[in-house]
Amino acid sequence: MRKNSRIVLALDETDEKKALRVVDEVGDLVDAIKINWPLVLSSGPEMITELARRSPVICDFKVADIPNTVRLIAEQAFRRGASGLIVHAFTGSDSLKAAVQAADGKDIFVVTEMSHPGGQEFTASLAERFAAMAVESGARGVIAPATRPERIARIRQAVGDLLILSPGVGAQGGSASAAIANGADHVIVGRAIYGAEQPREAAESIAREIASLRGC
Ligand code: NUP
Repeated sequence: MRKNSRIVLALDETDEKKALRVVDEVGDLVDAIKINWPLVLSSGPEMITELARRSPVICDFKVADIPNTVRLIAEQAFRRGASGLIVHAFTGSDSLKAAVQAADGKDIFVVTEMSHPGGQEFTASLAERFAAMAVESGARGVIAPATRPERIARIRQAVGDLLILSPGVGAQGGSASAAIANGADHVIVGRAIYGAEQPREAAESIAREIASLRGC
């Protein structure tokens, strides 16, 4: 996955034409595109392959199942062209290891603490354990909340040099520069880009905000 603008576009636009228009507008400004169930269910899994022609694609399927089913889902996502897959850790280390094995060198990202308010009810108290499980299983990185940048800093301590991708910028109230300054490698941004009147301007503005931090 590239590391230029440090933005991952969360493409949750369910109108396929609009989604592809957004990709045309901002594709060169983002390091990867994250696809989640809304667009897969509206456009079909072929969309993973379509997007993969233009950018690295991360499937945000938050897989949470027994090892065999995790393996089957991961194999299908990667067969369609994904270069990364997001999974949950609460299912246990055997399920996590099954994901890493099925990825066969591609990227598994493990959810730690979720970015929405409800993320504090259960995931927050286990986030460091989930982060340690990500390291032990051989995952490529973790997901940590831009809405609570101080938690990114804590999770950074637990994961060493694994990648940290942080959702929650913009629509959920988090700031891109605070997330990066606290240790995120990339921010995940959805509505603040694809829902903007001018998606390219919105992406450029976030990229500038992040670039202004560099060298600090
Ligand atoms: O903790 C998480 N929070 C979160 O928002 C883990 C995620 N994977 N996401 C996803 O990031 C969420 O499902 C959505 O696809 C994206 C954030 O979108 P937005 O709030 O920027 O529109």
